[in-house]
Amino acid sequence: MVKERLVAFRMKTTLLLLLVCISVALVSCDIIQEILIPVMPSQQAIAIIGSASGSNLTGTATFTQNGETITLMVEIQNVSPGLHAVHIHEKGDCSSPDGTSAGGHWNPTNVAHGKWGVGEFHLGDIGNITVGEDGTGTIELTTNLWEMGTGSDLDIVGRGIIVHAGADDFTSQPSGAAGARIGCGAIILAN
Ligand SMILES: [Cu+2]
Ligand SMILES: [Zn+2]
Repeated sequence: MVKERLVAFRMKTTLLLLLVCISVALVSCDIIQEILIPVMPSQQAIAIIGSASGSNLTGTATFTQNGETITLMVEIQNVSPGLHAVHIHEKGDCSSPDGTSAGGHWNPTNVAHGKWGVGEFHLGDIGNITVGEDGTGTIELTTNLWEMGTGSDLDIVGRGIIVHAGADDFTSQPSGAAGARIGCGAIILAN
């Protein structure tokens, strides 16, 4: 009797150890994979935002890729206090004084204009920058919906950043009734 119980106990212990070993192996496998998978080289794209429609606006947009995600940071200066819409437009062409050469909102998924992250929205619908009394404002956005330097429809390189005189109401079609284009910059790869 005692021997049988001992054998049963040994079997249970062995089984338990085996399970622990398998778990450890699986976890280590994950860790090893994370280490071995080559880290995507960190890429950057930038846009120098110049004035349009007779404004004094200056600014920069910086896109930084980190693995699957891209973080955008937009900084603008010399703008009237309040809300100013900022979008990615189709073309990195700021040749016309009113910025219309940049085309309409960048919309590769062919959906309605809207608010970022809520229902339907263009991939260029970044949102509104809040500009303070000092005439400066920033907005940041991190997403895995964009690509950088891939040449695909989702590539932000070659598009244009447009800053508007007014706020985006997130509902008016096709572009949020944000008013004149007071800033324009072409998005190019930084390196
Ligand atoms: Cu716009
Ligand atoms: Zn839009």
